Amino acid sequence: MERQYLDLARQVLDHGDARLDRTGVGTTSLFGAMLRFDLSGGQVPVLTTKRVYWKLAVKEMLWFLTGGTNIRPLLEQNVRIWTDWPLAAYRRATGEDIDQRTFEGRILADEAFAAKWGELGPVYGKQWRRWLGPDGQEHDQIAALIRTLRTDPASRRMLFHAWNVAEVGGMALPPCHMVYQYHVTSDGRLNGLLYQRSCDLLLGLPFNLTGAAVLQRMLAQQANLEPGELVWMGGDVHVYSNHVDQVRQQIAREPRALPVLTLRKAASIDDYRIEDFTLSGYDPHPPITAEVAV
Ligand code: DHF
Ligand code: TMP
Repeated sequence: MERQYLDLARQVLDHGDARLDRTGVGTTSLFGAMLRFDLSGGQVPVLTTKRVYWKLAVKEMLWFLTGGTNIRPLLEQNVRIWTDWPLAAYRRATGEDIDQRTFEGRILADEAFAAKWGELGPVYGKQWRRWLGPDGQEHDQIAALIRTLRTDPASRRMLFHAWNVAEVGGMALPPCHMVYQYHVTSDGRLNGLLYQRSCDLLLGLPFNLTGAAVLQRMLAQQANLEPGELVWMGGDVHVYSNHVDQVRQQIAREPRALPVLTLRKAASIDDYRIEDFTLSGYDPHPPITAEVAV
């Protein structure tokens, strides 16, 4: 199954359109792609052709589910993947030449500083759990989804969305993995589909696949369903110009068997903790490091 990812990477490198992007780094990009992963045997698409720090991706997903939009709880769990964006905003606003560690230390030590400078705006967590309606009422899309999975599994309306048009302007980064839709088969399997409008193939996608898969497993467990298929759809799928060597290195590697996730059942979708997730048989190739375009 991992070969699909490697094939897509090869397609982007060989046939992508080279263009400048928002970050100024430059990418080669293809538009429109699909990947399918069978989760029914317990396997999850945690790639083996480089080491993926899957616990970071799980912690990020659990943070989305709390409805949080501030990086402080992430830092408290040693998850540093979101620091660059508030850090860039802080540097722009203050002109202070502060390094990442110092900035993170201040977020951790000073609650008022964290509230002001650690905030990403109304990103994923806010929209998933507290989408604000015009009447002032908040909508918990995740709770509603689980209710429908339990009571009306034939529904074709089981989805949640993060692209809140009225609030996109206030976000540090508009949502990339923006729509998740679900489907229950007649024999009780939960299929999931993620639409990602913009995809950093080397750094973003391995995390997004891991996150989507663990979310699907939690939802299936909460709705007493078996895991089915995970379908991923990408809009602008790109490789940054400073990632090309790393991607070439990765696609030259031989994929190994995908690992199997064991998930301890929590009382509700809000009660999962990182300790509930165990990965077995994960035997990846060595890590590949790369710089993220901010
Ligand atoms: N911007 C860009 N340009 N690409 C992204 O993938 C991206 N992802 C965001 C926010 N903005 C983004 C949120 N998710 C990493 C992974 C996911 C992620 C942000 C960053 C990352 O740097 N991963 C590295 C190091 C992980 C670590 O040890 O901290 C990796 O090798 O996986
Ligand atoms: P954009 O908003 O200009 O599309 O830039 C966002 C970049 O971040 C783009 O390279 C895609 C990448 N990204 C992912 O691939 N996955 C993610 O989960 C996030 C948050 C970003």
